[in-house]
Amino acid sequence: MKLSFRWYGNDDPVKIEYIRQIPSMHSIVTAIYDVPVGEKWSMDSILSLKETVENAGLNFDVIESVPVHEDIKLGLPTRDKYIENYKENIRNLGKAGVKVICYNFMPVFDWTRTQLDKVLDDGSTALVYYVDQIKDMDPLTGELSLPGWDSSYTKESLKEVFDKYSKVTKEDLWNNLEYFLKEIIPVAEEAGVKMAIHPDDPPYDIFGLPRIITNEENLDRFLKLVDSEYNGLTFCTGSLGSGSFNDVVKMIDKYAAQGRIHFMHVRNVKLLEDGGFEESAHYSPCGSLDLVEIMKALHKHNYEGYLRPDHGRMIWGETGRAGYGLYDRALGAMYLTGIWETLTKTDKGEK
Ligand code: DNO
Repeated sequence: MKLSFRWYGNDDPVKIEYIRQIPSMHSIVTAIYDVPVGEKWSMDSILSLKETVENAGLNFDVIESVPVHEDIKLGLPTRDKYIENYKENIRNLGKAGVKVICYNFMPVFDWTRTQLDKVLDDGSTALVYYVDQIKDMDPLTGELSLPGWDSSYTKESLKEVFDKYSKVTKEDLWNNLEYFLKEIIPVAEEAGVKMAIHPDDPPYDIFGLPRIITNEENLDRFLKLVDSEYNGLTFCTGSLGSGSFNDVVKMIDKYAAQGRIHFMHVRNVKLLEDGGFEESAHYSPCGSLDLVEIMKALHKHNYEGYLRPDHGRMIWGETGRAGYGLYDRALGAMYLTGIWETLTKTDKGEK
C-alpha cells in the first residue's frame, strides 16, 4: 500500500513539509480548489500543483476530487458539455502523471455531519452524526452549515436544485451514473488514470435526496455498469461502516480480490444504537470497526493502491479544518503503517 495524506493546497493550515515528516509517507492527495464545479482545470494550474507536491518530496498521484456537476447527476441535456470538460480534466491529469481520481455521485451534499466539534470524554473534538440533530435540520429553511457542502448555494438556488431532484428516482440516478461512466471510462483507460468512486456518506438517503453508492449490492451493481479495472472504488471504511448493514471487512476482501479498490480511506466510527455515529480515533478499541481486520483483508490481496488515514479528531489544541488536522491523522497514519509492517513481517515468517 502507498500511504498518502490529504492536503488542501497552500491555504491548508497543515504545512506540506510537515506531512513529509510522517514516516513512510508516499503521496499527497489534493485538488484544484478555485475552479467552479464542472469547469476545466488548466494544464498550468495542474503542473504548478504537481511541482509544489514534488518539491516537498512527495508524489502527485491521487486527485480528490474532480467533482461531478449536478447537471450530470440530474441527467439534464446540459450534462454533455460538463462531461466533455470532465474528460479533458482526466486527460490532462493523466498527462501530469496522476494515477487515480476520486469523485462521488451524491446529489447536492457531500459527506454530512450534524456537529463538527463534539467534545469527547478525553477532551478531543470529533465530527458526529446524531439522529436527534438531523431531525431538526432543514436545508431549505433553517440555518445549515455542513462540511464538504458547497456553501455557494443560496437559499433560492438550493430550493431550485431540490425541486429538480424531486423528479429524480434512484433508478434515474443509476441511469445517469451509467451514462456518465460509459462516456468517461474509455477516456480514463486511454489516459491511464483509474477512476475511484467514493461511497455516499452516510450510506443512506438524506433530506429526501436519493443515494445509491451505499452497500454491497449497490457496489456490485456499480462495478458491473462498466466492467473495467478503470472503473473502481475509493473504499471509505467510515462512510460504508456508518451503516450497520455493511460488513466492511468482507466487502474489502471481495473488492480487493477483484482488483477494483484503487484508493482506501481508513478511519473508525462508533455506531450508536439509534443509527447515529461518532467519528472516533483510528485505534480499533475506540470505535466499532476493527482496523486490524481491515488491514489484514487488504494485505491478504497484496493491496498496492493508495491509502490515506481519513478524518481525525482535533487533539492537542490544534485548530483548523474539522476532520483534517495534522496530529490525529498522523497518529492514524502511524497506527495503520504499524499494522501493515507487522502483517508483512508475519508473512515472511519473521519474529
Ligand atoms: C470527506 C471526503 C469526501 C470525499 C468526496 C470525494 O472527508 O472523504 O469529501 O472527498 O466525497 O468526492
